[in-house]
Amino acid sequence: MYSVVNPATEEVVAEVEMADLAATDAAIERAAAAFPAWRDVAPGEKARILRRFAALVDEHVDELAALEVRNAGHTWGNATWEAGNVRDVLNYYSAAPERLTGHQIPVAGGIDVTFHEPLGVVGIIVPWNFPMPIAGWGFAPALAAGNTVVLKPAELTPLTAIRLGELGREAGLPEGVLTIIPGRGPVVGERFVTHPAVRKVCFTGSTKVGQQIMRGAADQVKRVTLELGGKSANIVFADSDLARAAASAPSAVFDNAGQDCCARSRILVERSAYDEFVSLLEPAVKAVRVLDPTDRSSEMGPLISARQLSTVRGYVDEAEVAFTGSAPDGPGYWCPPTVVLSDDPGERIWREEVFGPVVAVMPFDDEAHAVELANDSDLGLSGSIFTRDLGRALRVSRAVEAGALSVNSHSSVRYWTPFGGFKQSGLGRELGPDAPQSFTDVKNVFFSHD
Ligand code: TXE
Repeated sequence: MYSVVNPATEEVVAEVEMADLAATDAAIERAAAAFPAWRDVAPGEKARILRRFAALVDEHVDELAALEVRNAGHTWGNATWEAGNVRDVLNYYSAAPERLTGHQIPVAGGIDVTFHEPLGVVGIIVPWNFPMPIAGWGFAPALAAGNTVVLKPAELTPLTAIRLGELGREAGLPEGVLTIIPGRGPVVGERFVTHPAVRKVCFTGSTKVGQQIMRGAADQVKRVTLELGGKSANIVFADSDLARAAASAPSAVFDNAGQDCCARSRILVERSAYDEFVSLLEPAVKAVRVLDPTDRSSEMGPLISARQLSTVRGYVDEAEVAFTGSAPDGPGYWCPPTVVLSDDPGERIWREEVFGPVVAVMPFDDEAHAVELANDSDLGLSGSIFTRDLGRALRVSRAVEAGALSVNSHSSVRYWTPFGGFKQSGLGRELGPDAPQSFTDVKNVFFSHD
């Protein structure tokens, strides 16, 4: 049994059984047995089931959000958006079964046709920072493409995934088509990698475990999608609307207490605007309402665990903090929004993903310098560019090595656009129109007419 804790109060909210190897194998084998029948369900019927699933999630948005507020310390606004995102992703991919079309390619002596064949069992390993959306981004397109799914939520945050699995069954997904298996990473997660019936592993989490999974998958040439960390840059040019850039910078990094792979945790500001930007940033940071998220006015909740709090404190203790916002004293794993002014790109706080409400601000001299600093990282997930100069916006957005950029905005994720990282931030893309294809192999068949 695993005690699931509310990170805002440190109270145990549920006890959840962790699957052992035998239970994991049994679930994978049930998913493998369910695959041929699910693959062969008519496209229109698959679509109807996925739409019913979306409708049931919609009916339960408040219940799912309430679970996430208590289990993950998410604010009401975020948790409600997250449940709604699962509904929207299911609706979006419910159209996919009828649209998984191949090509008919001109050849001599017959016809040539391509098919998108589902892979079989897909294993999805979900982290604790966005338990609902990341689950949905995996299972919705995988199921739409005709695969069956085994999904392991993070040990810390299994409650919403378990509920989503129940809603899927209620919607009419046959037994074994979507199985939620709470369990430990090195037990259940690793078994997804080594079990030959699992044909693809989708992993979101730390770079270290992502690397292990990629190595392990090599033995069976197993397909992998990896969505790993980020150290994203928010580049603010002097010609931008500085007030707007400064007002939006806190939420771009402190949302979800900074436990967001897209957090803009490095702010780069053109030197001539640096002092003004910092003076605008300070009141904006101090205004962030850090409260127990059961209070609906809370804008930032706690960190997920005592371990995460101690990791974040380790970074803060070795940096020179310029100013912070506020945070409750405890109980709970609280850390105030924290700003570090830095001029050393070698500092750990500038280079490593902190995954907490900590941001480093650094000046740059010109466009080339901004791009050089932004790209001086092994990671490349997200980022923002603030400027009023269209040419510069185009040049810099093409030059920054990251998978999900936004100009004069901090948005990273829209479910109908592709999402994923450059460099060590990941491999493959989630979401967008092509996600169902990433859960298939292309088969080419030549039919001779002789
Ligand atoms: O991640 P883990 P942790 C980053 C972030 C954070 C750090 C550590 O910087 O501070 O990672 O977090 C499962 N085989 N991100 O330790 O361990 C685990 O059970 C298979 C960024 O919590 O990578 C959980 O379900 N699976 C990130 C999931 O992997 C294994 C989100 C993530 O846990 C496993 C989370 C194994 N050997 C953390 N070991 C993002 N990209 O948003 C663990 N797991």
